[in-house]
Amino acid sequence: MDELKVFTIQKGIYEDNAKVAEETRKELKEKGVYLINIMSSPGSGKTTTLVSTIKALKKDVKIGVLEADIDSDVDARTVQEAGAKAIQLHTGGMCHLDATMTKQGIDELGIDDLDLLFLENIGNLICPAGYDTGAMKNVAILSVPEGDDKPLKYPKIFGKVDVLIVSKMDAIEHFDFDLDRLEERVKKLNEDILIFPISAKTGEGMDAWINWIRKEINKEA
Ligand SMILES: Nc1nc2c(ncn2[C@@H]2O[C@H](COP(=O)(O)OP(=O)(O)O)[C@@H](O)[C@H]2O)c(=O)[nH]1
Ligand SMILES: [Mg+2]
Repeated sequence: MDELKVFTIQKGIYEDNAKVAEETRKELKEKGVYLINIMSSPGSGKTTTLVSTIKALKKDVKIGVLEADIDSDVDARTVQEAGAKAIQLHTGGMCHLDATMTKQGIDELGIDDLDLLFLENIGNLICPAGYDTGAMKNVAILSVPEGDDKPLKYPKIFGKVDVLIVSKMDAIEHFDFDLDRLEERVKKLNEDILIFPISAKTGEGMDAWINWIRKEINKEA
């Protein structure tokens, strides 16, 4: 297996996050790389969804992943084995990535050969919601076992993202989770949001998510 790169990022000393984020988006556009920032609680299925996504797209899309974690390199190894160019970013305890930290990851990974880049942000629904990373699109994942009341408790993230993936749909019969009630709560915060109910386990709903990514990449190309 290829060697895995692990990089400890530094806290941004540059204060103007919005400016760095815009510069990053410009650089990515010039290089033809589409960056998607994925945010969720720990264990909701970010890495598993990425693995299914990489497998579905890797034949004709060159994919990179910035894996952000407080410690360990397990997720970066997993997505690398699935076929992505990956780097593990350690944040030294910080619970989100801002634009400067994301830029460090981009520079360390090297993106000239990529079409699509994912950032798996640190697992929580609070800190990542406050920072523009330079991504073209922001995606949140909510898994069925977490409950359909999460938009009520964490309105900032559900109000901000472009896409909501509802993961672990294969488990819905075991939980008191109402997809219509969830959609109603989310749309009250964010009427333009796209919602993709999926199961990375059974493949249910994956086509709609994959087609959305393809359309987004083609728009930029
Ligand atoms: N049943 C089921 N389990 C899933 C699904 N997606 C992820 N999981 C499981 O949920 C756990 C956490 O997933 P992971 O991708 O590591 O979550 P992350 O912490 O958000 O990256 C793992 O045991 C996965 O196998 C799914 O669609 N259905
Ligand atoms: Mg993960």
